[in-house]
Amino acid sequence: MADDDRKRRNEPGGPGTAVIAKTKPQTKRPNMYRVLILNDDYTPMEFVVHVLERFFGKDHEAATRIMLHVHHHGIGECGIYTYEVAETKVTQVMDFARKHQHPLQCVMEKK
Ligand code: TYC
Repeated sequence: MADDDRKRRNEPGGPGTAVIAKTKPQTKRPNMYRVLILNDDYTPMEFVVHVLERFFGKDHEAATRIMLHVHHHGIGECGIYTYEVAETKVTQVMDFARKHQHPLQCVMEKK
């Protein structure tokens, strides 16, 4: 159909109309992952505190609080990170525990 015809019929797409494309907002929040440590009967408490200070940036007081929470409840949160950062933390902790022959386990879960 010609523009003249559309104008005459007052239909969309004729002169004086505009196309506004819908765009997605360009800010997407990344998926976040919890890094957790698990209790066991053998890893020394001071080793766990050291891990929390070294790999998760906790001060001594916060690290001790988290370690004791894990000791009493079986599992606890070390931090929340994007996928690649969380994966790196888990690998660092598992490698460090293995190097020192402790059975400490560290896992990540999607929030
Ligand atoms: N349960 C351990 C002990 O009594 C201490 C411990 C705490 C181990 C936290 C692991 O993630 C852990 N020595």
